Amino acid sequence: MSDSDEGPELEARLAEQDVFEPPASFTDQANVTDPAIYEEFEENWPDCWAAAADLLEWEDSYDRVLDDDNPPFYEWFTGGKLNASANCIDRHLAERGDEAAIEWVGEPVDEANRTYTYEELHREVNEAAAALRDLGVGEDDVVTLYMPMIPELPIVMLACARIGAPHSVVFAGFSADALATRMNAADSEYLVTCDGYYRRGDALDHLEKATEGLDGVEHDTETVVVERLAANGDGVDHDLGPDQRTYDDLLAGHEGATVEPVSRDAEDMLFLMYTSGTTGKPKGVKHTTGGYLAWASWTSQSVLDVKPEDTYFCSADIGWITGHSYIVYGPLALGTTTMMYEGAPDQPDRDRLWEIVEEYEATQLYTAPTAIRAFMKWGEEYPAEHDLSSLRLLGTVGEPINPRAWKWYYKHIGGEDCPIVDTWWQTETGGMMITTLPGIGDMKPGSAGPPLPGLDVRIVDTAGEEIGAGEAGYLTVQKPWPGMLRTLYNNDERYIEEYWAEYSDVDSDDPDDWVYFPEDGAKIDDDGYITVLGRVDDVINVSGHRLGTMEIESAIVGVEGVAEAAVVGGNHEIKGEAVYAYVITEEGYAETDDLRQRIIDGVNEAIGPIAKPEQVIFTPELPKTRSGKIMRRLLENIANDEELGNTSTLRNPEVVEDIQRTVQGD
Ligand code: 6R9
Repeated sequence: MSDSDEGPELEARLAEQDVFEPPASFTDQANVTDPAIYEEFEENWPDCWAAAADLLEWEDSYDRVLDDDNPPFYEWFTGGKLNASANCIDRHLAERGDEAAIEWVGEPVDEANRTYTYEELHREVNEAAAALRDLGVGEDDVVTLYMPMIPELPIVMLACARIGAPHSVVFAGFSADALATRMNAADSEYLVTCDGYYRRGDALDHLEKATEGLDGVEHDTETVVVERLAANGDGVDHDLGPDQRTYDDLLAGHEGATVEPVSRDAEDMLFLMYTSGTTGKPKGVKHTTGGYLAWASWTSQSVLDVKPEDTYFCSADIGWITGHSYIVYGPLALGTTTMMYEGAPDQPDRDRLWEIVEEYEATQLYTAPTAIRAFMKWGEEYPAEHDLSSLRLLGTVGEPINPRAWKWYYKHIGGEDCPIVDTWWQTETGGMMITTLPGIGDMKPGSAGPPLPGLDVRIVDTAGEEIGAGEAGYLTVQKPWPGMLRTLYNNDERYIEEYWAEYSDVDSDDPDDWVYFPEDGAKIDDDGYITVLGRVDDVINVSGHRLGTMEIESAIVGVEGVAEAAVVGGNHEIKGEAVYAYVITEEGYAETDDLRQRIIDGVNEAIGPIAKPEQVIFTPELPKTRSGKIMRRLLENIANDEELGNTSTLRNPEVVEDIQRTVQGD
């Protein structure tokens, strides 16, 4: 990666860099305060990770912290036995049974807020676990959950964990096709979904989408439907088939049932999560019971500073990894109160989040740069109307944050009194990897910070050689960590290919020869702070959501009238990146607004609204190298209105200017 590859936005990000010390009011009470932790963990690796395992309750303690006999198929805490739902619920009952486990804030339209104490959560999860078991769900059966931010989502996740059935949550905004692909890939015979939900005041039919998805599932399935709308008298019409029943019917007869938590091996799968990759097929990331839960708990405690008496608020959706690790598993394992918000941040007004923070006296807020940029655009008067003094710490995740947004967040939300943790991590890492420890490290807006203690992160060049401060290179993780994915579901080969092959000696069984490559570019400074530059593969990041360009392209070429398509990410003020689609029409099809709309609809249908192109640009040709590869870099330059990179290796250089004129004329 050369400097000329970076956009002006990044340069601005680096140039503006300042240093902020963590506020004394915070450091005085932080969970982690001793800077010696970095050295201690390094010297003590891998045994240092007993610190994470010690946060959990084990039925049988483990024999080995790390088993690295067969890299990259690492195992953590082997021989240990535990249950995730018992760790997230049962062990808190004695001391915190009456305290809130989940504060659910429903869409404002029906003001349906609900509080679940640990006792109540215990009851709900047990009943659901008993009912699922009666339905036939056995240990290791994958249960697919396709639900928005309603309490039944974490309840059913924990019920699955209780009976040892891995869950696979599909984001509710994903399409019917996306649901079918994931259910087929996981061979999942159980689906828990809902009739519909509210979005910006409107009742949306979700079951129609779920049913359409089921049509594409290759095997028989049992379906359970939570009646989010019907319970409010807002039901959408639905006739349930013979293999379908409502959640209430499923639970009937299980009132007060209890289910002994199934004893799981540390390495047993806790869940699967599908995420976008370079090829069109989503990757089924496998996470385990011991290592993942330890990682989610340890990072929640050290980085988010979670304490049992907190009211911790993460505004992500549970359908993404952030919600799994930092709404459900991490916070509940620590016995705190975790919040769930169903609605949109501007409903009924643009101060909705601040109203919630004030009302619930939230102590942490963990959100995404895209949200912060939107708040910034709406104006500081919205947070100013509310008392946000309960907040102690702020966090961001999902994409790089520009210093201007960072400073706005620091000042207008944190009142210059809360540290900000800018946390770099991925679905595959299970939890946070690069961030400051809020009670210790100085903060540099735009830079995530140093790797967490015990992690060996290095920036390397294409040959895998470590490079010096200030130069752009590739992010790598050179030693395993407990929260890491164990494989891609049923596809060990692809696991190696996607994450290890680039910088490892794949024939070696020496763990030192294995290097994890997250496919992000990065820079490191003299203090060891890492600035993440973004993906270096064909993945774009729209509002913190990972989308594969290939997936979007294959949806577009599926539209009648389209011959070829290339999708790139262009800069976007709020979303970070937006989808730009360059499209060549088929003979006999005109470049019309109607076709443009059909393309947008096609993407919506195949993937979901988040993947909809911001712009569809018709072009007679795509810029290609002599070997026939599309030069995406140039298409990105055009989308970003940047100077074009080198065009001399193109087979058809003239086409670039034509496209540029079309875009500028738009
Ligand atoms: C948790 C999550 C992972 C990709 C990752 C990177 C980007 C996430 C970031 C960040 C810069 C941060 N990313 N956090 N980039 N700074 N603090 O987002 O998981 O959906 O799998 O996305 O997101 O590019 O590789 P996931």
